[in-house]
Amino acid sequence: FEAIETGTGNSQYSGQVTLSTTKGGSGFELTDGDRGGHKTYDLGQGQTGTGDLVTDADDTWGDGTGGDRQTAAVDAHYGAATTWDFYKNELGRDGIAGNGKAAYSRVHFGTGYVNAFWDDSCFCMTYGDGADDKSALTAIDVAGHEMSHGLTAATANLDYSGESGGLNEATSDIFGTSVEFFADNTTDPGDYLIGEKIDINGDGTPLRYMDKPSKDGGSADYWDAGVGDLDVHYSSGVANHFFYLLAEGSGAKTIGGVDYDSPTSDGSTVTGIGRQKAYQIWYKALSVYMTSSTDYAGARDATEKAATDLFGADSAELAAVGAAWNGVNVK
Ligand code: ASN
Ligand code: ZN
Ligand code: CA
Repeated sequence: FEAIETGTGNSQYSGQVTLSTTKGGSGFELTDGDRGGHKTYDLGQGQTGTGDLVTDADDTWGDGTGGDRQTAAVDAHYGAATTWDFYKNELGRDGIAGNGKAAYSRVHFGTGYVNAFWDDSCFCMTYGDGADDKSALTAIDVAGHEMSHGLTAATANLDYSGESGGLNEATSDIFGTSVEFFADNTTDPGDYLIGEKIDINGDGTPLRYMDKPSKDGGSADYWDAGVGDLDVHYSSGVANHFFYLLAEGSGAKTIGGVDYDSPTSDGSTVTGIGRQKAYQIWYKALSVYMTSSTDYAGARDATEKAATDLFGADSAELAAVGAAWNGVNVK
């Protein structure tokens, strides 16, 4: 006998959260029966296989600290569930591959491992514990980012190099951020910063900034002919900046207590259309019009087609897409 249960998780980055769990013969396990049966495993610092399915006697999980083994699993399980719900409710998509199939998550990968990654061959998500083994890479924007590499693989399948690689990375930042806003969590409210919770730089600064990507010291704010030569985590800046401009507009703005100031390449003013329309345009472009070799010019074309489909050829939304690409020098 197995039943879907509602557990309580004390996460490291998102406060107390509700978890969908399963009751088996001898207790509870992190199997999400509401979302295809997504399971969360503890690799026990190993790097292969699945390790052990995370289980608990009383369905209350973690203590909210990085020193506790269950806590990373709480954040991972919550991140997977929230990403699933974002895809379903906001994109009309049934799971990462669109077919209802669950992925699975693995936490406690290796020792001092400062990364997280999606692997399409296992259709699974993996998280390291961070430099001190206490700052797991399990914050919700990171979880949404990594799982969205699976979404990209199942749709446009953008090549992970050159300009298409930047678009691949940006797609993960766009949806990772969108998942964070969708979660509407008071402990980790939505923002246009990537990785602000995991202290990956050791000084409290985020990994990336969408309003002005060059604030990270390496990302491109605007397209130029050399942008495809950058690492994909830097060439992504152009599309992250496009998305910010499309959603929020240019100039200075405070959102959820965070100050942003987004410039355009030519001093033009962009008026935002809101996040929801922006990610719906990006998703339609990704899933219908982009291909593995789409470059920045092709992304402009794909998003303009998507905006035309969704909002019409005379729409303010289509005009805003053009204005936002102009603002990042994709003309
Ligand atoms: N966290 C990295 C990323 O999503 C992992 C990698 O380099 N593939 O891009
Ligand atoms: Zn990535
Ligand atoms: Ca964030």
